[in-house]
Amino acid sequence: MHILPELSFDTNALEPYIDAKTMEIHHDKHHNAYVDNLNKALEKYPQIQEWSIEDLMKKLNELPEDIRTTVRNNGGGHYNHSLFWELLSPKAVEPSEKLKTVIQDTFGSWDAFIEEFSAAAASRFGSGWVWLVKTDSGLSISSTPNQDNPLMPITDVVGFPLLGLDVWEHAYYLNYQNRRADYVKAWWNVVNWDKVTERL
Ligand code: MN3
Repeated sequence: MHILPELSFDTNALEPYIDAKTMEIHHDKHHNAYVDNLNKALEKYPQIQEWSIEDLMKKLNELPEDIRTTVRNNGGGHYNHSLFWELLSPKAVEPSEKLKTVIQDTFGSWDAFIEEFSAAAASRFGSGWVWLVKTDSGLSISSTPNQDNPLMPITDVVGFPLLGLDVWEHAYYLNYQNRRADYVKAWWNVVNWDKVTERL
């Protein structure tokens, strides 16, 4: 049985960057629905109920065909949002020297990384996510449609997500309406870089 994780901070803790109402609906309604739908899909497969959410993602192609799409969408939604909450911090967190060095080595500079990631967020058509992914060949920025993520073998850039940004309209529409770029710009203020370093 998969369980909706609690937020480690109050829903209004990220204001003014992300508003309380958005956090409340995003976590209590959207994320909760992914968890419910995932558990429902796994009802008739008791042995698969034991799998961790990470295993469900990595072994998507091994799942029974009748639940594969539901697990892709709702298991993906559960994994992605659980990670997303962890990567948010109400208090400003400075990136570690270790992280800065890896980012600079990969993207040329910290600013170039921010720019490239933000551009990927702006150009993701419709709903999806933007990722900083650790792959066998180093770090890479990628984006996925819907609730896909880098753990899934079906994605373009397969690896371990260090950082993920939700660019579904439900993540920002109440406060930012169509201004996704403003939401992305604000989100940089609440990234928990300690968590990113830890995942590295
Ligand atoms: Mn979302």
